Amino acid sequence: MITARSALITTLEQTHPTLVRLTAALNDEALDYRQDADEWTIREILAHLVDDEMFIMRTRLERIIKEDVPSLGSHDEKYWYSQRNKGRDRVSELLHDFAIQRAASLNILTFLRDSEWARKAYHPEYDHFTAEEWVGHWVEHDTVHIAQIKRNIASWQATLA
Ligand code: NI
Repeated sequence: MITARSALITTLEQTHPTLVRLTAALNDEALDYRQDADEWTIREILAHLVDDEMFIMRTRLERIIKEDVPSLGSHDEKYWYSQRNKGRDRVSELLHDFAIQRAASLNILTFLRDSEWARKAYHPEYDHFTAEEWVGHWVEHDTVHIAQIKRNIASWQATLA
């Protein structure tokens, strides 16, 4: 496996431990703190990461690997969020679920062959892209949401000062 690909996988491996570390000292008030009306709370971000891993990130990867240039559909993230099952929203459950889902994704990623990394898909918003580009997007998505959690924590802490 070339270095860039292993670096992508390594980054995806680090997300769960990072989420555990960032949320370890947070109480429910911090987890449900909302900076602005249109911003997500940390609990909502964790739930979004679980949902995305199950229904978007890995699902699309699986289609890219097994179908010939699949045409991937758009999804309305906010609508999905409003419809989701909130029955497993304790932070321990969200982190546990994320760990399982991410492990399943990594399991697939670690045995992809070169020809599979180069497979393509089509999406109306992104046009054509390869499995490798999709994993790049996946890493970027993790990075964006980890930064968002850090901003939430800083903002929450500022309210206590
Ligand atoms: Ni997102």
